[in-house]
Amino acid sequence: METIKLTIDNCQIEVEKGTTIYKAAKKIGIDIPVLCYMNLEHLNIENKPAGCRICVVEVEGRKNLAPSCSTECLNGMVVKTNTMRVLNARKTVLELILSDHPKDCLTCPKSGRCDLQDMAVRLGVRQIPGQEFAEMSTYKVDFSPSIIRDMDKCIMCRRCETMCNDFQTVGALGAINRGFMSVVAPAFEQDLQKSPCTYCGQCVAVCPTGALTEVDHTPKVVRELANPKKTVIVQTAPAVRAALGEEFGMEAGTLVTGKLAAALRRLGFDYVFDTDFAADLTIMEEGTELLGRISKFMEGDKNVKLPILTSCCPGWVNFFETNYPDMLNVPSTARSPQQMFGAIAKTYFANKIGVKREDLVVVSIMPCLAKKYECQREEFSVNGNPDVDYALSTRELAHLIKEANINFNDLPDEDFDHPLGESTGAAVIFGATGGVIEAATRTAYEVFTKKTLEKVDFHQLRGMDGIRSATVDFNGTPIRIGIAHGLGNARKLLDRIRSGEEQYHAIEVMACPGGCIGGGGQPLHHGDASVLTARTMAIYREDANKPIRKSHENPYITALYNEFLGHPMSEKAHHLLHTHYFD
Ligand code: HC0
Ligand code: SF4
Repeated sequence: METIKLTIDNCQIEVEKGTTIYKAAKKIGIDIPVLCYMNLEHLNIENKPAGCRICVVEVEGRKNLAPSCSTECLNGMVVKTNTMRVLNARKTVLELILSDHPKDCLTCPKSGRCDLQDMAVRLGVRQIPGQEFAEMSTYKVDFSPSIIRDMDKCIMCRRCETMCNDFQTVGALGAINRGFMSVVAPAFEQDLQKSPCTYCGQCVAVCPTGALTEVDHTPKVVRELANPKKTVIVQTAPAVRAALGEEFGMEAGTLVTGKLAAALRRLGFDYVFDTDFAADLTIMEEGTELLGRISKFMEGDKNVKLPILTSCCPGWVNFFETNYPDMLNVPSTARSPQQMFGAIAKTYFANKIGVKREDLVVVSIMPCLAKKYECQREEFSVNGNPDVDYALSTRELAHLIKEANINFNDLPDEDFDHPLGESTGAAVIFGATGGVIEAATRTAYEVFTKKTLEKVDFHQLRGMDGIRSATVDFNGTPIRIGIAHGLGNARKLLDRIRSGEEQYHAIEVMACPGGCIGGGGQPLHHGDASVLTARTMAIYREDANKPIRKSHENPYITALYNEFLGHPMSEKAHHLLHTHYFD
């Protein structure tokens, strides 16, 4: 390894050749401010357009200041990161950025969590000269079902573009126009809804300002809760319990399942349920579909579509509908747990409590922004009444709890209500990459082999590698399983299958890094991979502590089939719990 010796702020340091000044400084504890720069090491993603110039430093012997994020260290270099010239340059750059930025900080949805605001505080900006010369952009706000684009607030950091193009390979966003009017937008300045956007929300998760934010459904939910004519029920996704605590100052990986149920009850929901119940139901349907396809395949049926692809992640569903229209009959037809929950709530449960469909409101708490879009898909409604009325993100729920003066940290642990709140350990692991297929394996193994699975932990299916493969022995029959998280990884895996290079029986895909625990609606983690790991471990902890860990052993699921659905893949189950895809 070739190394370089240099001096930064009078400290001598030796680094590997190719290291940037920014990274070298970080090694010795010098935190040079950055705005457009973003390094997501765990995803192998680095955004360094060197566009904002906030990270400039002085290099002895050079006339111009150098952007530290993209300037490589050289032997003998002498770098100063905090001279008067550097401090003034940073401040001037920030003042210029602010000169054509809207001044509605108080009401901006990103207020309090905005990197631009934080930088103004850090650099001590107290006035914004040059506003009279700056041309304010006048882009209309673009509302999609999940994401709002307010391009007047775009500072051209290009982080969203990097996530969408390099990591997700969706390519919905690119830089357009010049000067004051330059922003990142879909091709031809189309609305997001007309672009190939999947609503995965990864662009929102990295946007440093209020340019990209989620559609806020909290006011609508508050109105429903205040309406005495409505019965309002709530379901909460597996990944929410492993991250919500972060919004209340708790360490990453703190499980808040009990406090979450208590908070939802105090917010006024009439029944507090769990999406995990529907995740168990998904396993019954998807697992049966998988085994059906495998049996036909083994009988020599050439028309059977394998591998089966999981279909519970709406960002992924949007992605394959747009990018793989020739493979629309390959994914499982099972609806996502969010949608299965809604369909069961507005039929089986509504009947049980004697409430009309129109008077029952189903709210879901999701780590995901694509879930907002999913619940608005036309096929998931009956005569215009959606199965799930509103999907709030984990961040929106945190706001709602704070707004309602609920002291979350001091809440007691409470249980979910019955019957749609009871779930198994298999359901909660849906929240982490590999979890859906592990849950399906636990059930499919027992049904296929007619043997009891003694060890339910399939460690070979876990981990953080973007693409993983494993073969699980179904009592002599090898079942090959593939897993991808992140749509770029899904594309690689799917292309291998399409070309015949790889063969699998089943594939799980989740659009977000780490699965739902890294969803676009989760508390912002600023690319800290240890946060994702801690959330994942929390999910597996909850699974390990559950008395029942296989979906088919959930007694409330058995009751649902006995009382209402008949059996998995029955006509009624097909009607309520399955779907079809559109190109
Ligand atoms: Fe997920 Fe789900 S696991 S997509 O990541 O399958 O959002 O947490 O709720 O629906 O259960 C998200 C998380 C869910 C669904 C479940 C699935
Ligand atoms: Fe791209 Fe996902 Fe953002 Fe859509 S939501 S623009 S797919 S990163």
